[in-house]
This record gives sequence, C-alpha cells and structure tokens, in this order.
Amino acid sequence: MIKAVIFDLDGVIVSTDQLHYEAWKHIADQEGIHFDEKINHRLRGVSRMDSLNIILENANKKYNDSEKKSLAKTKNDYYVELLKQLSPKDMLPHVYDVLLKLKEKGIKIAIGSSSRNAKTILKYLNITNLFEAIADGTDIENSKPAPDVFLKAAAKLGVPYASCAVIEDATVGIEAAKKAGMLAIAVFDAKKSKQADYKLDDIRDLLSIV
Ligand code: B16
Ligand code: MG
Repeated sequence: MIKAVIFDLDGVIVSTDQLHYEAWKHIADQEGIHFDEKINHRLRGVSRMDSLNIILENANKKYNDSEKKSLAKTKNDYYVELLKQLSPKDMLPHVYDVLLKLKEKGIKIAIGSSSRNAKTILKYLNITNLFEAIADGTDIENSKPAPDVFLKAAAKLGVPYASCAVIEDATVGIEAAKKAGMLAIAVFDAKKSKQADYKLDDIRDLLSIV
C-alpha cells in the first residue's frame, strides 16, 4: 500500500524547466555552442554540473574545471533572477488540489528534487509547509538517475521505500525511482520511459492510483 508520494519539483509542480532552458540558452549563445529543446530534455532531473557537461558535448573547445564552475555560476545567477517572477499562480494545473486531496486521504507528501534551488522555488509558490519532507540537491552527492534523493525523502518521512510512489517528468527520474524500489509514475517527457509503472496525461489521475 502506498503511504507517501514523493513529488519531483521542476516539470511536475512548476514549469521551471522553461526557465532552466532560458538560462542555459543564454550561456550556450554566449559561448557559441549549439543548444536546443531536444538537448534540453536530457537536462531534466540532472544536476547543474552534469547539465553543463551535456551542453559542453557540443563545444569546440575543452573547458577546465574553473571555467566550468564559472559558467555554472553565471547560469545559476541568471536562473535565480528568473525565479523571482514565480508566484503561486505558476503551479501547473490541478497540482495544488491534488496535493491537498492526498493529504486529506492521509497520504504523506514530500519533495524529491535535484535542484539546489528547490526551497527557494517552494517559498515563491507558497507551498513549503504542505510537505512533510523536502529532499533536494543540497542533500545528495549523486543526482538522478541515482536513487539518492528519493531514498533521502523516504528516510526523512520515515516511510519504507516500497510504500512510496514517485511522480516525475524526467526519464532519469523514473529510473531513479525504480532503483529506489518505489512505484514510478510518469508525466510529460517521462512518459517515454519504458520503466514507468503508470503514465498520466492528467495529474488528477494520481488520486485513483494511490
Ligand atoms: P539547480 P528536478 C532539476 O530539478 C531540474 O530538472 C534540472 O534541469 C536541473 O539541472 C536540476 O534540478 C538542478 O537544478 O541548478 O537549480 O540546482 O526536476 O529534480 O526538480
Ligand atoms: Mg523534473
């Protein structure tokens, strides 16, 4: 029986994936590197530095560690500025209702995000207090597809891994959920994943699964 649902943040609760794209595009253009929406899909759920390394696959020169650090910082500064425009109305359709209904059913809810900005985003959306646990990029060494962030969320909740469901927009997030021994529910781009236990067109359908 499912006792907790762990929500991915970017791309499930809010479309910050578009803001990540805009910020990375800014860096790629500055460096003269080809970057498009297709490459952007590969960045879903992946840490900031791993994302940069994917973008640099198309670069004509090699970047050393200090150059990479500086590019990642510039991207994040730009992204954090973009985040300031976020407000509760930016939550994706029906997400807020689903969160409330899960709580009414006695199901615990948590965040399992690779982002080091997750707490800032939750604050702008004004939903921090809804969650019994928040696991994010600041809690982990290895980002998705490693299961770490979901294992951490379950540990913070005090719920066994097998009693947790994960909802994800990233194929690497679905892979991470399965490695964690959890039920994996896909939305948006993650519906491509062969490992997903469920694929939802509408997040409200989550309520009939758990
Ligand atoms: P940051 P999620 C992930 O969040 C994003 O999908 C991914 O594109 C991003 O690179 C990663 O967070 C790190 O974000 O630069 O803010 O630390 O989808 O796991 O909620
Ligand atoms: Mg995501």
